[in-house]
Amino acid sequence: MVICNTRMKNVLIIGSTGQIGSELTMKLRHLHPEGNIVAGYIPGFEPKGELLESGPSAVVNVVDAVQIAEAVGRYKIDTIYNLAALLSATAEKFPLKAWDIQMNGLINILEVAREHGCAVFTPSSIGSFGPSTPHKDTPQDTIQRPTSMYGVTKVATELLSDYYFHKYGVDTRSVRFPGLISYTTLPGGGTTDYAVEIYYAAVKGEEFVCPIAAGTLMDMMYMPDALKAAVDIMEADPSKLIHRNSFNIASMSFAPEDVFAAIKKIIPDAKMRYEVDPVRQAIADSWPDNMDDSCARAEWGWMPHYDLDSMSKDMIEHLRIKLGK
Ligand code: AKB
Repeated sequence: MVICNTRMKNVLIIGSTGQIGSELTMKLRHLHPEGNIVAGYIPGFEPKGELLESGPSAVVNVVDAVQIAEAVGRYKIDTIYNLAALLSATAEKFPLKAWDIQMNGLINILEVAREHGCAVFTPSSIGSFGPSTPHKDTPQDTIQRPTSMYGVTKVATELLSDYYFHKYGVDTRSVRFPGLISYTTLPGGGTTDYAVEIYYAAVKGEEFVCPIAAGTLMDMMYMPDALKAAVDIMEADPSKLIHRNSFNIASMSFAPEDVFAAIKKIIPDAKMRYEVDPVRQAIADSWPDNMDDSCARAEWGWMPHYDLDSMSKDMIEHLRIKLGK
């Protein structure tokens, strides 16, 4: 079995203009100025500004295996970040499309990776857990019986990625992302999106209408920590990895009233009311309150930097600049 070199140099980011991709592409370009860090996108979601100008880009639709293979061959890609996905709430509206992107897309990537010797990162999520999972300190290895289409595809992603590692030696690795909070690119169609939108509303001076009920705990993470995880897992010493697909990673767990209270420390007249969305609430109720990430800490040194207060301070500072407030 050949395990390819995990030192990244030439990287293809599929979904480079999305919430994670737009920042991860720039981070990798700063870390590897000598390499080809290729921003893969689909028509309608073209890279713009610095993302377009700072490196190569290519049309790569995850459901088109030929496009993936062409970009991998042309840029001598050694690592693929597969960030194309429909998030949880959107996947409930379009389950077949979610299956197509998440599963047919993944197998296209894994086949190209097998032929070209690439390492592959495909994120999993807190969405890979379900109602029968222990919700407190959710262990690394536990029951995964999700009830959303998003969750079904995330569990299948973990299994298929491990299968390609064990059967073909494809160097697949991944983390289970919590809800991600960032000020650069908005998420879309996720259950945890409220935790980004609440900051935008507070900085704009608007009342926030929260779609998630008070008391609903979910794991969340600030984007700089998430990007660090995505890079560090791919650069980790493979001999230390007992797990691969996929590692629990955690930094903070909060309910809507907790993030609102953290924002109010900085913007005292911030306003919020609840108008619960039953689809998002059912998904949120099925997810962990908080994950145990001790395996990630032990196997590759995972260590988050931000907590709720330090994230809130940084988010609000950056959003004030971005929104001119
Ligand atoms: C979602 O809410 O769907 C995502 C996730 C937690 O995977 N942000």
